[in-house]
Amino acid sequence: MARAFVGLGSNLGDRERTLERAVEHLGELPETAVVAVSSCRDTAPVGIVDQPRFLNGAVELDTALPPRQLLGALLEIERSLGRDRAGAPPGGPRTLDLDLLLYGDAEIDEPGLRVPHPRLAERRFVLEPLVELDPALEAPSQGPLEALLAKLDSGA
Ligand code: PH2
Ligand code: MG
Ligand code: MG
Repeated sequence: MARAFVGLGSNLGDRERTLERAVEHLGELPETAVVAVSSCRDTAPVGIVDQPRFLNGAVELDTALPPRQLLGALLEIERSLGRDRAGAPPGGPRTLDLDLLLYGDAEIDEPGLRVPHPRLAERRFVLEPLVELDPALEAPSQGPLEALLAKLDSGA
């Protein structure tokens, strides 16, 4: 079993309900248990700033699904909850975004699958819920997430 962390994001439709349903779907995946769910926070859009505010959180999973299979399952849950990838620009509005943030201490750099998530260290809306779930959590090759968060706070 691996300990994996998935980022939750939504900025279209009933954001709260969509994230709740996403967590339900995660708990129904084969060989996978939801260990903990962070609180959700209302955040200003990063990147494309001219879009609705996001609701963001994170989920801790215990899973025997290999990373590629877990990623496929996340994309399928996104689709089932109304994500339309063809109809919106990358980084644009979405009913649901499920990002594989961490998968144990795995470091993966393959087409379509990069773990840890490549923008983890620069995104407060990702780091805060992860630190909430586990203040001692570390990203392989990047160290404690709490330190990455402190670095953002200091503006360094
Ligand atoms: N996701 C993005 C781009 N910008 N901004 C916030 N606040 N939250 C997100 O989840 C988010 C974003 C692309 O995945
Ligand atoms: Mg994302
Ligand atoms: Mg995504």
